[in-house]
Amino acid sequence: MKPGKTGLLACLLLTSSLHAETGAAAWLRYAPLNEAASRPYRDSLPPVVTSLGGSLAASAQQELIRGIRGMLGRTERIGQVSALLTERAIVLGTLGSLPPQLSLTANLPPDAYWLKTLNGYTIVTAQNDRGVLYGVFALLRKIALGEPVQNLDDRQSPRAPIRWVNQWDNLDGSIERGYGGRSIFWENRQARPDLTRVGDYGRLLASLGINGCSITNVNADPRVLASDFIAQVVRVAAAFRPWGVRVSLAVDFGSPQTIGGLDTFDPLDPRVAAWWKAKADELYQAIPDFAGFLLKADSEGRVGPSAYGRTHADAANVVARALKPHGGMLFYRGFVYDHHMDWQNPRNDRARAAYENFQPLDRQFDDNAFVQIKNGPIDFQVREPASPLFGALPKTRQAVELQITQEYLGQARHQVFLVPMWKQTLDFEIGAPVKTLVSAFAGVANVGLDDNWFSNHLSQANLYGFGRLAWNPDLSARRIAEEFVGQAFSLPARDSETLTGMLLSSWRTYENYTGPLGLQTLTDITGNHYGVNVEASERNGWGQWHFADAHGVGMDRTVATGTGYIGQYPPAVARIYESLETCPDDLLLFLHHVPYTYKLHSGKTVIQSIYDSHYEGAAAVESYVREWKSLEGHIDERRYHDVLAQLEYQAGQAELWRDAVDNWFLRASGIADAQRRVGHYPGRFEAESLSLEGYTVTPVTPWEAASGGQAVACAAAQCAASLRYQGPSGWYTLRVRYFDQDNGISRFQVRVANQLVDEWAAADRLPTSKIDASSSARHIIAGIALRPGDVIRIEGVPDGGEAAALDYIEVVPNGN
Ligand code: GCW
Repeated sequence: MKPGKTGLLACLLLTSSLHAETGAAAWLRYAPLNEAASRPYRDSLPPVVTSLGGSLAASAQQELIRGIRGMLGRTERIGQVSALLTERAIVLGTLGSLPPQLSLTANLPPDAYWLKTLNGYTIVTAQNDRGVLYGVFALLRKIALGEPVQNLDDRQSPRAPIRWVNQWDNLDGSIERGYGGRSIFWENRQARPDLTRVGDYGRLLASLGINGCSITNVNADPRVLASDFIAQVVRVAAAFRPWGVRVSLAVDFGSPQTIGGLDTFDPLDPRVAAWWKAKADELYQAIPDFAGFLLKADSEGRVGPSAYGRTHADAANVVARALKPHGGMLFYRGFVYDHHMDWQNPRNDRARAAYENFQPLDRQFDDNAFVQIKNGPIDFQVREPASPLFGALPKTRQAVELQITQEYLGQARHQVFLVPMWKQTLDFEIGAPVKTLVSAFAGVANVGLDDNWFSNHLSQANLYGFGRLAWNPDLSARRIAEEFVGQAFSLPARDSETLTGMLLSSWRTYENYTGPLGLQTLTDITGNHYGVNVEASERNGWGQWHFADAHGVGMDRTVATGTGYIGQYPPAVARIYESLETCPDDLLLFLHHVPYTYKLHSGKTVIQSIYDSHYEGAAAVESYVREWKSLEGHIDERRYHDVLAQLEYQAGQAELWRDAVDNWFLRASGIADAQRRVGHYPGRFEAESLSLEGYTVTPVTPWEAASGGQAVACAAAQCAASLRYQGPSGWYTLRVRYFDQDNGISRFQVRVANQLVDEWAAADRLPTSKIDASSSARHIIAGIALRPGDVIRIEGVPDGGEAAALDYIEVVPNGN
């Protein structure tokens, strides 16, 4: 190619990247710095990069060149070690490989790095190759964030030696609780032919210091250990290896029987031990840097040691001992509970299960067996206290399990930044802060093939935040949010602050419009875990009860009168939780049952606080939409519009949650909202009260998922619902609430006085085929002039199983 052409191409690439970013680069965009910002780096960074070798040297060197090229617009020359004496350089290498004139000594743990300026050289060094790679990413991060690099002397060590992500990927390519598309690893029960995205993922992980990934679902397919499957794992491991990410497999405890052909999987049977050992040997033969196994046993229908009356320690150790000679680790999930619990027995409590199952086994686990504990005692709810198990295993190695994928937190359709929530657990004092008690961090990430990994650009902040906390749990949520925003977007300072603020308040916001005061998420517990369904958690064996009735709400977990759960905490914590005087409002209903009229520390009654927080939460999401709009022009168009659409949708869902939960509690308690909002919706016209052509009224389950408990659905080829407007003339906004099921693409048209004013298709990918809260959606038509007597007519054309169903239309004056 002629030089002229190359220049043109580069120029085109640059302009087009301003207009459309897919989000694939996440926080590794290396966006160009402006002239003033880049000058200090140009002056201080040597023009040459010299690598002293090592297994990850190619990745480290290429990344450095790529990052500097992107941000500073210049290409570092690759230098020779022999020229080091005469040329200033950025030197990449382990402490042991540094030449005498640049020799540095330090006692660094594995994976730590040291960035050091010495005699005009910029040295990126570490104890091991991974540390050098992490040092390169750290150096680039400093540049991206505008931090000085001229007189470097920065040593950073990871708090925990094991920092890994778990993927719940099935071999058929689906991902359990994954919202970002299909598996980057598997399709048709094989590794995908093209594993490019695995390498890209490895790079993202390495940039955060994440050094391992479990690549199969914990609801494990026995096939992952079949001998003729190992070649598939080998390929994935190879794709990750250049980034220092080791793979592990989530395995089925019944494997010695199901694929080993034994007549038992009893952990104390020597044949079973021999089988695990042979299997580990076979895997390590093929993958010498294999990380180990993850095991979910005796939980949610998985087989486990209970089949033979053995303990979790017996189960963990038989597998751990097979891995031990190879340096492998076993992660045994503490998520063990009975999901057929009798809800009528007030002493039963799922929250107690992890502690009861594992606390008595402290000391019995081998040193390469970790108990992997979810942050809270239930299951990744919007707010839970820290699991008491963290304080109860002083002689056992512990991993904390955090959920990056937003299973109960809006499933990547809601913007919820989870770092503030995680920090509550990590900082929680349970004898000592939880973050000091764990030696491994596991994050359930579940990225998929979608361009931006999660299908929501802002959800990337959670993977970023997990990685940063796993490295340094002392970082503040604000610092992490600022780092993410600073790298993933290139915004003027004021706009960065706007976006940072949105992230930081989003967990509280989500909690406010879903389940505040420790109610938990109030979602469809037995179904998709997405839309609102207040009673789904009650009266079944899953044990996520909140016991709301006509008189009060909350689960009594006290020692005095309740399930005794609070007694699992050390006395200093238990005292605070046990007493209503000291129990924090945020956890009140998780720990106590109180009447609706009970006064919180905030001074409000429980019921009024439920009402108010839902209005606050919904209003906050509306403000996110406005705030995001204020960033227009500073964000590439694609990501700008993607996030705007996501936030507008979220605002509609938040409003639905607000009305559903508030109405449910109004009906249950019989206590009116002091502000008269709940149950009063000026300008709202229920679809079932409109004049209907073809549409038939249908009850909605649960009733709170639709305004008035009913919707209208169309079983004909086309239906219509009309309203004769009787209010004053003026400008209005119409808000149509309809149902977007996943089994068809209905079309809607809205006519005002016979004039078509808008049309749309119900084509979103929402997780339900039913007319319920998960499919409820909102379409807004602003700027409509209405005169008294105008007919507003909504026409729906159903498609497939989708019924073009409508809930209501709101006529809101002045475009409010
Ligand atoms: O929260 C539940 C999820 C299951 C998951 C389980 C677990 C992989 O709903 O989908 O199974 O937790 O963590 O094992």
